[in-house]
Amino acid sequence: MIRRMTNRRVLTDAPLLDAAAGRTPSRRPVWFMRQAGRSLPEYREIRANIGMLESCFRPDLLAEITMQPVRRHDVDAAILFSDIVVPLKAAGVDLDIVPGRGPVVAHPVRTAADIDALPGFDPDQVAAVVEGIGAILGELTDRQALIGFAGAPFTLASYLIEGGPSRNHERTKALMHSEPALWDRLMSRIDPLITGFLRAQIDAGVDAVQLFDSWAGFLTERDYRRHVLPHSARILGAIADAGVPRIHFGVGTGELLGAMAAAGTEVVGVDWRMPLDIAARRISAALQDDDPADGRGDSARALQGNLDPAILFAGESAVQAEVRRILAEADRAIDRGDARGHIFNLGHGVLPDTDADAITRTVDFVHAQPPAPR
Ligand code: 1CP
Repeated sequence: MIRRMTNRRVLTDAPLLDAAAGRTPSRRPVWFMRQAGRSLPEYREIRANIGMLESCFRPDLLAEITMQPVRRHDVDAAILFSDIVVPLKAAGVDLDIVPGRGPVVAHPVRTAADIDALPGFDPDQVAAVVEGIGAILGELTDRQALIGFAGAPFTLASYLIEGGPSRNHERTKALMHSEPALWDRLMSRIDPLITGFLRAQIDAGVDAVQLFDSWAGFLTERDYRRHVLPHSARILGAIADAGVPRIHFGVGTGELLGAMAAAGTEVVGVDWRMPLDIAARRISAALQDDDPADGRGDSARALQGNLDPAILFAGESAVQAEVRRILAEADRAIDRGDARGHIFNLGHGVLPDTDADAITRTVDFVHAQPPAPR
């Protein structure tokens, strides 16, 4: 067995890790996707004169921005301040993150020659991220987990093929359907970049990882299973031996939750459109269909989610009513044996104009509720 150098902390009382593993946490873990970012005045200040991507390669800055929401909101996890396009940029793909728009790729990838010209991954290219992770780990308490992440191959492929954010992902789907062999070749070229980036973060000591397949919800389940799942499964399988919980998340993925769980994950992220008890039922049913020998307990996964980010604009009593509903749905799923635990989160990222105090109050309210039963 190859033993890797690891800086991972041994955390025996971190609520997020307990919930992910099906143990009873000391309190209901909560963190928010995009918790670092424009909702925080301290983030706007630090980013005033520095580009998004530049800040992702400055260890001091990425560590400071990662810690800002942890200090302010007392969330149970930090998520590395980075972006899904960072490994592409690090490897030498000509791209930028354009304010108000998102990642823009200078030369979209559409032909066999474009695909073959994509660079490989060398861990030295993300040395700054590794250094930043070391600084973050030095600041977190042993109850706070650090989540590393990467974009999943479908979502990354969409940015590469479309050349930027896309409303319909039409060129991506066109390649998938008209030239499936070329599609597989592209996915296989992206795979080492994603796996390498995740491995670098894991070796640097992150406590959990999230694979963001943000745009997978644009696919039918059939296309997802045929053209995407094998590639995401290969990536998740490649890090299975690391022993860190794997979280798999996408938006609008109600129809894909079973398939996304089957890709190999301890925690399934659910967007706000589907109640968590229904999501859990779909996940456990799909996993049993895939592997009927599975006992019921083995087909349950932990859930993450799923407050609609827009509700944070609706005032405290509306937020509390929705939080209560979501906790009750999660607890029902756990009671029924369809889920193993619950990590509270939004159903997608914090919207930029969200009032930071509304986030803090929501975290406090979740923490004041009992942790999920077992
Ligand atoms: O200047 C800025 O502040 C730009 C806004 C911004 C930020 C704060 C971008 C551009 N990326 C980020 C950081 C980021 N990106 C994080 C930070 C950690 C945290 O959550 O606090 C994470 C996890 C991401 C991951 C990411 N980037 C995803 C997956 C998550 C999701 O939101 O679905 C995606 C799809 C991206 C692409 C991206 N980067 C930035 C934007 C505006 C976008 C989306 C563009 C689009 O709609 O296609």
